Amino acid sequence: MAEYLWWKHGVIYQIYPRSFQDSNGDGIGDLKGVIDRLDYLNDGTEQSLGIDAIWFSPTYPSPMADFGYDVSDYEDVHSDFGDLATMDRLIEEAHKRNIRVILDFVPNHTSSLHPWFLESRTSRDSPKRDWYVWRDAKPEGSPPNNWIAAFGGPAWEWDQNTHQYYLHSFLVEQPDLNWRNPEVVARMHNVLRFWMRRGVDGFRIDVMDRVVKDPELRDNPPQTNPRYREMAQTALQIHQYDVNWPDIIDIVRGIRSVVDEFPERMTVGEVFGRPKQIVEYYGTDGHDGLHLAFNFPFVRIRDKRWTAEHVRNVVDAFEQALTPGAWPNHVFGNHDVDRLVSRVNNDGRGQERARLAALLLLTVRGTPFIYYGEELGMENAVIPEEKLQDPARIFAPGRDPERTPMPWTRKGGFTTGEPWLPYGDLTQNVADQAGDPRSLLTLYRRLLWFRRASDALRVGDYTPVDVAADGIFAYTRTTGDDRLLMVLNFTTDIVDVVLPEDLRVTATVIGTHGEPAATQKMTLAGNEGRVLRLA
Ligand code: TEU
Ligand code: CA
Repeated sequence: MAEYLWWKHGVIYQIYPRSFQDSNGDGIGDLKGVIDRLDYLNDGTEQSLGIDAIWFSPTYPSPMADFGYDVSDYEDVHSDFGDLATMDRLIEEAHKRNIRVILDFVPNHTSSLHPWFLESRTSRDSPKRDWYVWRDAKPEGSPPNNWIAAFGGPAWEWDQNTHQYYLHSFLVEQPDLNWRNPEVVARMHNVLRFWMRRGVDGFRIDVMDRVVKDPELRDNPPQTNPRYREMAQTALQIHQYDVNWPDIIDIVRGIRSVVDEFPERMTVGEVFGRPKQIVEYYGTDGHDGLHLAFNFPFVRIRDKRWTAEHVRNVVDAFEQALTPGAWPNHVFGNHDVDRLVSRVNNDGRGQERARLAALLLLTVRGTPFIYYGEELGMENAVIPEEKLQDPARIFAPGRDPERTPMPWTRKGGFTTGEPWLPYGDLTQNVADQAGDPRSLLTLYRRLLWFRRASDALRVGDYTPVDVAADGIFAYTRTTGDDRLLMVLNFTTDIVDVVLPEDLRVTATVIGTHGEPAATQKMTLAGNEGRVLRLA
């Protein structure tokens, strides 16, 4: 086996801690609950899912204005989730199972109730004043510039007490930290060290692409492209001065050097932009920047773009943009976007497409990310208006539909109490799927365990293959004698594929629709994908 590096060759599973498993009946998922479910994720046998690492959305003390993305203490655990001792135990129990632990690091903003901000807002002379971004009003009293917050409204909030505005790229309750102040940098670096000393293996970095902005705070130009007119308010301007500002890379380098003080730790950053912009965050050949920067096009993919051509373009564009030492990654869902099945379901065949997506995600080159429940084909839940809780309602109905409790059984099994959000469809549950050889969960397990043992899939080269059939995406993954071919039909039609002579298939390894004998000419059903062995 080629040398194994967990964050490159393993599979990362995202847990939204409120929704995975409740252990005390209060209806909110917690760390003890996760510990009880670790064997589901990986018990060392093919009965379990077989993931290699968990990324937890924030577990820190927080007023929960943005469900944990408003942190009031970076070095503790929210009482809803447990305490530091439970976190230590979770890390230990995960490590026993060879599961790495990735925490969510939220550097762009704190909670407005964080002691640093409470101090900062006491007076203009506060020693912590410059830890946040405070500015005078314009002469006529309006905010310092035209920036708008990601969740709507101006990005500036007036402080009655000290007569200045503070910057908040998200909610009013999420004031932006000032990473141009070296004290902030040093303090936040120590947060990383705090967790790495406790055994944490890596960090998903929230809003990496906004951590510093234009020092002159210039107005963003208006968005004139009509394509964006219907979108959320934040799309009404081009984020020229507040997103992907060039000297963010210096902040990234600083974070990398801290993470490199500890062996085998990693970072994955949340960044939005074109592949060329994303790849900047990897630093020079992936050595002094982020280990991974999210390759996001698939989290936005919807029916219209569910084509072999678009999917291949996404994979190839990222591959081509990457510098030699930088490593790709793929992700179909997270806590901010509609569930995959619900995005590609206009003809009711979203569940079939989820099978094809699983095959793609786990065979294409790069680190796969799985959002909890994706392995079950979880769909967006329909939540009654009065039960909606996400503050980001400018994206109606907000992000609750993709954050509902993990369906463990037909009755739920997430809590003995009232779940904080209602369950979605309980027919797609772990207990039933675990025993069903044709379930999506079974397909995920098979692909994951096959991947684990396959050098071709973990480290092999990726080469797209042109086949003379419309709607087919085909590619090889090869290293030495370990040679695989993937053939995926993105249409709902039956498609005949004749493989090129130089690609001799010897066996069907795993298929979304079963494993028929391998032949040079094959007939794929709609939404069918196969992993084939090559001579
Ligand atoms: O999201 C950042 C981000 O860009 C969001 O505005 C995203 O576009 C939005 O959720 C709509 O899909 C991160 C976190 O992932 C998100 O959960 C937080 O609310 C946000 O940062 C603020 O911390
Ligand atoms: Ca609980």
